[in-house]
Amino acid sequence: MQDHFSADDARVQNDHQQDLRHDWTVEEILAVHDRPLLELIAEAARLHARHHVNGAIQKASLLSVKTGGCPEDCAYCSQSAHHKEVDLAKTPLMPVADVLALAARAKNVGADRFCMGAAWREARDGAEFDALIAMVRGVRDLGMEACVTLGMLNEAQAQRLAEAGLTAYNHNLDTGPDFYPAIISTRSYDDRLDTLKAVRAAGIQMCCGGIIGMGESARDRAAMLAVLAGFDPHPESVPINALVPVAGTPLAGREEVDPLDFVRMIATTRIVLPGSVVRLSAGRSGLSRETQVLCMVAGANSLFYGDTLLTTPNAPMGADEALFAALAPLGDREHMRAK
Ligand code: SAM
Ligand code: DTB
Ligand code: SF4
Repeated sequence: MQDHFSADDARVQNDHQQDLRHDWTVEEILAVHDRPLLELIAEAARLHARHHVNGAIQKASLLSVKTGGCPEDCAYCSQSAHHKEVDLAKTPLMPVADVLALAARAKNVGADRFCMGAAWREARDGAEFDALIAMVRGVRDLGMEACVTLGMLNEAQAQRLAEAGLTAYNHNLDTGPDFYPAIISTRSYDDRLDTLKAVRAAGIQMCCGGIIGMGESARDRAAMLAVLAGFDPHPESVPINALVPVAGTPLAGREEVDPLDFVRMIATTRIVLPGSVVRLSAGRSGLSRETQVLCMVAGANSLFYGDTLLTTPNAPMGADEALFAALAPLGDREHMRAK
């Protein structure tokens, strides 16, 4: 999606390259974020059209291949062993064949990317990591992009995942560096950055974004985007999640994100990271069809497709079919009506 520029037009390519800045300050990003909403969306849409095929929305399917019992204490997460009140069935690592059967099913219903999550603090060498490698190979053999999120990773593990054909590794910064300790105490921002470095060193694409709605300020949101912009190249994929408040977690009582704040964050992300795929991630089930279309106008060009995210419900597939039908050329629908 990022390399659709005309190969012949070096001047245009150069213009586009100039949109990709690595020196954004938090203040500058905050000023963009706080612009009048319609101006903000118009600028995001302009950059989106310069860097992406308009209307192309990637569908990614998610599967939790090992659920719950994670030793980390991420305040938002249903899978942390620290949040004992959460009602969640823990499950060990799924068999490779079961995962690949679900990947094939996801492909059949239109997903182009298959993302697998394991609730580990870090990947550990051994039979379970070998199984993950087999899952990655299997998903690639189905002709889909493969993404995994396994917690911390060292360079040798990243290299093995790369050799298995892994497309991208998801490892979110979640929020800005100042707010981070209010959300997670069992690992540091620098731990996150070290894993991201290992991912990059192995030549794997970086899928890295965060969550809004955890009590952070607009400045914290801008600070996270400033860190993401500092990566050279920018992360290829940037998931923007709205908190799904899970009963039993410390963030259970938080108010839902205002849908227009979600749009604002998507638009700001598009402007700061014009060439990246911006993924409309958790929190989509609370958005109307119209808000989701607005997010796409503001630069979102990927979403999670399927009835569940990792442990929480996603926008139902039936509703997504209606969304994609509404996005299709009107002629197609007229034709359907005439049948
Ligand atoms: N264990 C992996 C790791 O260390 O990166 C992460 C798996 S986690 C479930 C993937 C991402 O989903 C998190 O980094 C967070 O940004 C997002 N996420 C998790 N729970 C969420 C929730 N309740 N609401 C919104 N986003 C959430
Ligand atoms: C990401 O940023 N969001 C996805 C994916 N990466 C792995 C996960 C969302 C999880 C939402 C909460 C749950 O279902 O447990
Ligand atoms: Fe564990 Fe990842 Fe959940 Fe944090 S977000 S508790 S690391 S599964």
